[in-house]
Amino acid sequence: MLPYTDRISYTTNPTTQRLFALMDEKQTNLCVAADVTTRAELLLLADILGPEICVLKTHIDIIEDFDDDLIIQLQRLSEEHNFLIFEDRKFADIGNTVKYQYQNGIYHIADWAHITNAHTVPGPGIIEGLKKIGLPKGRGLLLLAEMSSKGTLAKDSYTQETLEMAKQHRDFVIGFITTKKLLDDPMFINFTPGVQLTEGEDTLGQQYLTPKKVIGEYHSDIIIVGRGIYGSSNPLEEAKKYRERGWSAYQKTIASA
Ligand code: 5BU
Repeated sequence: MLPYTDRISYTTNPTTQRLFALMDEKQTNLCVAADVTTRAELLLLADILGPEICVLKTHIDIIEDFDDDLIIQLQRLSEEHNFLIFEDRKFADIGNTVKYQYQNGIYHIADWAHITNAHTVPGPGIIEGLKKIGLPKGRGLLLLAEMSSKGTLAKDSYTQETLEMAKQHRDFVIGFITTKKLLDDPMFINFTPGVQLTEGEDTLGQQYLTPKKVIGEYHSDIIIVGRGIYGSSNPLEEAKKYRERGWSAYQKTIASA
């Protein structure tokens, strides 16, 4: 496994380049899933946790009091604390429709989300549609190669075909949602959700692995943590723990490579 900064030269995508650089600079491979439902809570988390994270992951459509100013404030915090914004939109329609979903509607996701993601169930047309909008803006797309939930159908040949689709769009597909590194190609970034400090499950099929396992054994790059952080009584203290565990697992892996 190469250090994050050494991987910059393998890609032409400006979002990947910025992400690898800021991860090494800030010494963090932590992405927080800020699954809160008001703008005040989201902005508070982004401000408090901003210095600890490389990426803030949003579900913008769960915000009850969304307005355009929320995006302006999020962008300001992203600049101030140097993190990227990942809207976990999980697009899943034909290319022509996802173009509108990405660019239009209330949220105008392509205007502010450095990263978004897509299912590959429709076939490669979904990547082509999103790319028409996102590539000129320097955005990056993650494909869902696997999911963290129990019984997921994203496995076996579905996962393999997803990797093949990514290879056909190296300018815009920047990596995967996956539990582990699947491709030995340093340009792709692997993001892993379903992370807590102890292994286990929630009551709705979410399955958790530890930062040590995800980074140290499965060689993923970024841990995505939601309730483990925002659900605790002291999110900042908890974020520091995840950051430390994720980063030390990365450092050990680099040292032994
Ligand atoms: P949690 O609270 O750490 O379980 O939240 C996990 C987040 O990651 C949540 O926002 C999910 O929507 C997201 N997620 C996931 O859990 N599993 C997946 O396979 C994908 C996204 Br894709």
